[in-house]
Amino acid sequence: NKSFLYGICFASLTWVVSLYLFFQLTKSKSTFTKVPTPHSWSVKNNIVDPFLKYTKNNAGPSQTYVNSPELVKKLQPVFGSSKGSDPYEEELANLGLVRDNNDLKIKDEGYKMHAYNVLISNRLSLNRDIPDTRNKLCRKIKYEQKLPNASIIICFYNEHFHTLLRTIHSILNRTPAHLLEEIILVNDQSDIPYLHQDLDEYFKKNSLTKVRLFKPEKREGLIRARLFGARRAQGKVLVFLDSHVEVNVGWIEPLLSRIKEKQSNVVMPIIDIIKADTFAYSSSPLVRGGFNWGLHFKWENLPKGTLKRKEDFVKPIKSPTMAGGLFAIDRGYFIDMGEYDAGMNIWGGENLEISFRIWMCGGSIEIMPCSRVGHVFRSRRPYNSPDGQDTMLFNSLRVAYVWMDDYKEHFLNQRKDAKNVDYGDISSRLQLRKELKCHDFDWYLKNVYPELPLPTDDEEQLKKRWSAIEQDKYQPWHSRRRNYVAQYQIKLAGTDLCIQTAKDVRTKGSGLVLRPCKKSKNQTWYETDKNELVLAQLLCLQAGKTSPILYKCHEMGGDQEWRHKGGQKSPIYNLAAGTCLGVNKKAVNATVVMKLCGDPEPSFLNWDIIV
Ligand code: LR7
Ligand code: MN
Repeated sequence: NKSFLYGICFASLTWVVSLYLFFQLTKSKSTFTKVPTPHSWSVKNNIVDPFLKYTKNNAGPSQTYVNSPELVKKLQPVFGSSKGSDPYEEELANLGLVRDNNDLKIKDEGYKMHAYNVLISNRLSLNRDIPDTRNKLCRKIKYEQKLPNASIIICFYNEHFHTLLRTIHSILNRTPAHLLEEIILVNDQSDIPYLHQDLDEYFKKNSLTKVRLFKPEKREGLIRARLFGARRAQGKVLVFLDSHVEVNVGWIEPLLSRIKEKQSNVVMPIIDIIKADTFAYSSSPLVRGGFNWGLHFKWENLPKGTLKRKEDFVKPIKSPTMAGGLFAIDRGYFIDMGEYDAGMNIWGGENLEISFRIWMCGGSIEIMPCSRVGHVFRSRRPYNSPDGQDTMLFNSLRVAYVWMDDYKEHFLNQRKDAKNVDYGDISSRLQLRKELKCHDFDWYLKNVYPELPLPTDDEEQLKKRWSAIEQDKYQPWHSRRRNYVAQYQIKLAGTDLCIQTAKDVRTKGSGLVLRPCKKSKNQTWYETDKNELVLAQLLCLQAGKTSPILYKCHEMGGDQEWRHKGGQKSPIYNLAAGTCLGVNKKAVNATVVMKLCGDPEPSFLNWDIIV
């Protein structure tokens, strides 16, 4: 009987399918298991963060160490919530601020190698939650189910293991599987021992089959490393990311659907901020990319009238340039447009090159406000080019000579040192420009970036250009107006000695000492809403390795971000340094230094805040 046979076949097929599904499911469950840990940690009761209470002895991870709900709330963005499946997460979050000398060593070495706080990164879940920074309207937008799929390309040179893994996990967690063709990782000849093997092992052990790890034969620099990755990609769309990012919920749909609408749309997420010192994730305002005549990329406010109605906050925003690291482009379009300039070395300039090229040759660059990706912004680049070349200058010269026509003179006038610098062979790029029948640079300036001030502008013209850009409403983070929330003197508990600058209130870099308290400018601290301590509203208190100094406020928190309890006998703790303000003796002219917070006498660590 035929139908009986079919019946049996069907039944066994169902079995096979469900068995297969069961396997897949259990497999995906074990995807995020144990995280290899590069160092061991322990709770040391004698050295603790002054704002956390620890139970006696080594308590297990189930116990609560943090005693103030307010503090828990404050630290949430730093340490993430306790959700997620990293088995170490809770333990790590609870241990969050414990510091001992070994930790400090890890941190210091991490700063040297990576220019961010690896101690904190190590302790954060690879699957941590980050705040959904999108505008509310974004949640209502429905994207088509059928979107082009993406190959994500991440190049890295000496990236920190956990931070790179967090980049990958965030992508796997927040990208619908059917939209993710693959993650192509290009190890640009990192020289950290075992990094490559460790990664390879991790992906194999956890069956992260979508991750493909490559290593070119020599150090290529990020531009050629991206080309290397792009040429191995199979997805319809290429998405380039830096190796220290975390993608946010719903990040990829806005990008893919905009490219689906039109192949020549090159799109970027809003780049949220992951602080280098604390890994706190915070939202970025809506700004766009510009540049100056030194050919440095810069963020700027949106042209007036861009954000008029509610809906404008979720619509694509045109941007004259891109920052470079985070964008999506149709793969075919990328190839047709001449990929990247393979003659560029290591780092810098390629972002302006691709920006000019896209706009001048018929495409467009847009920011999709509903797509958000956090990036670790650091204050210095922790590596050089192997031969010491100033690659930013070299690459910028190539940009200028290929794309900027007579306007390159403005750049050359600014960079007098560039006059006789070699910039290699650009003939193939000039040829490309011809073949693509691109507009000239004058067209770009007039049509895409009319707000850019020219060195030849008179005052009238300058005013006009500046006023075309929204000034006060949506301030970028780097031009914030400082907001003072308190004013006080800082007195060493049990003495009449206050913290005062060792030099003049205006002298950058000067240290701090104890002097008899008196109501004077050089002892008056202004606390900002970002927990900076600004002396006489001029310079910020900044933690150093051994002692604090006064320095220009950089608005980035970290070593200029302080915590104290107010009132009497409070430690003053620095978030980035992980250490506290202290002195070695109760005496006039004693130098204020950075100390482990729990240090026993003869360290003096308690301060009265006198308002
Ligand atoms: O030799 C190298 N090989 C690499 O693979 C040097 C670097 N890299 C990798 C590196 O590991 C990282 O993933 O390239 C990426 C970018 O280097 P970063 O993170 O050290 O520099 P950055 O964040 O300052 O880089 C910005 O400018 C670069 C100019 O060439 C690139 O365009 C980066 O992609 C870009 N990053 C961003 O746009 C993220 C937002 C930052 C801003 C503004
Ligand atoms: Mn980066």
